[in-house]
Amino acid sequence: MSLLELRSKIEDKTARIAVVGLGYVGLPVAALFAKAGFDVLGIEIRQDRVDCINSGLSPIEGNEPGLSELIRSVVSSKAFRATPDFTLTRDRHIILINVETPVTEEHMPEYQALRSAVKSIGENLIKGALVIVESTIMPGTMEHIVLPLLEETSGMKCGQGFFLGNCPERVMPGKLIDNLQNMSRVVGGDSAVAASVMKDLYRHIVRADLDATDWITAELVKTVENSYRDVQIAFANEVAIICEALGADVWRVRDLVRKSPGREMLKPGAGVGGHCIPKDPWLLASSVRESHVNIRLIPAAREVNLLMPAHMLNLIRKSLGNLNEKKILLLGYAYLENSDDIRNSPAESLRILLSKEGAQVAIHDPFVREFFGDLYQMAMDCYAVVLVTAHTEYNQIDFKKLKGLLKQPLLIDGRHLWDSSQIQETGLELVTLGDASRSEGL
Ligand code: SAJ
Repeated sequence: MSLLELRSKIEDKTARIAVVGLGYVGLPVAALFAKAGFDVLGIEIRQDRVDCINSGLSPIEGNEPGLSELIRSVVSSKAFRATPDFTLTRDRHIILINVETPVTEEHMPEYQALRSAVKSIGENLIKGALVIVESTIMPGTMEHIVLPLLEETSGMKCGQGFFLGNCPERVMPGKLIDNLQNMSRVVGGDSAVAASVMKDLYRHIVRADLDATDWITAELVKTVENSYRDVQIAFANEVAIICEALGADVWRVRDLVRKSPGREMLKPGAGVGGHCIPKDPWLLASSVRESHVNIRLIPAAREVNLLMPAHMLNLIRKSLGNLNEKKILLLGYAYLENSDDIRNSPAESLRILLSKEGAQVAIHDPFVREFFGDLYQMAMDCYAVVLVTAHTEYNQIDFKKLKGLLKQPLLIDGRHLWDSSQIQETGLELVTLGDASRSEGL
């Protein structure tokens, strides 16, 4: 089948689609293409997830508006089903790859899942099929890893026997369906025609811009946009540390800096968690490791952000001295406010550091089941309450009541959530990351 024949199958929705990897990206993508009228087969190695999906339920944790209803409807209409059996992809015209692409301790990409998926796809690939990698990958992966492996296992040549593209996802936990439909996407094809056919495909689920380009540009856009954010956050964190050393308030400095055009300074904080930002800079950095290009800023920004939980420990130690046997309450375990996503949680890093100092650590989080509980009970006999994640609920704390429960009236604010004037009235001592000023809002 030629690309033009594939284009017409996309147009009349007779193209049969497979989505490999039904995680927080693959599952909504599969469901949206099924809702758009395509026959979609989900390939998932975890049988428990397959069974959950085929019963019309979503295995994705957390609040994902619209996802559960969407899965129920496309499964009941038989437009979408899941299976662990790769041989069932032998009648698929389009195959999307959404498997995990973590990095190792040495900050190199760990491609076991990607290689296994590409190999299984190659072994069952039909002539004229279009394979699209949606996972975030190190720039150069399409050319040097995916292409040769797919040609070897399929016995066909790219651009003749099959077509190959890269279309990175841009989704945030908690807004999966909305992001997939309303955020622009970069569409990298093995040829301009392939990129154009990919645009025709994604037009069925994406309302925003679809920007056609080549593989390396698509790989770079995704890793660069997240590295950009990591560097921006690291800059804010480093300015916070400077302000503390100079007795200034970084939040006042930031407000005034942002008045200068084009200075959208981000927020300092207790750490940088999540699935994307801590990982993607390493995927970008590792892309030039072999070419002896000496990059310094992107790894340095990662180091700055990784050290923020240790900086929080210093703030606690500065106020309490020896932490041995002292009970400390951490507020917020999720990596992001009003989310239950705990991946790369800064609070976990801080918990480990506090435990090494002999402190007894209690954790409260209204979104993470393991840390549900009565905040005031948890605060009993604590020497400090440390805000790590700015859940909105922490703005409703009864500070007078809290003060009466603490062994030491100390609050450490790692996200500039709390209003110092409101706190001071209660007689509690408030230490805010980045604010060492004593001037009352001059
Ligand atoms: N953080 C700061 N200071 C900031 C912003 C974030 O310390 O000014 C911390 C957060 O507390 C969190 C971590 O960084 O621990 C990541 O926060 P995030 O707002 O970047 O949220 P993510 O991880 O969900 O990032 C996603 C990314 N989206 C995709 O990968 C598709 C990122 O590209 C987006 O820029 C980001 O959402 C967004 O804009 O919200």
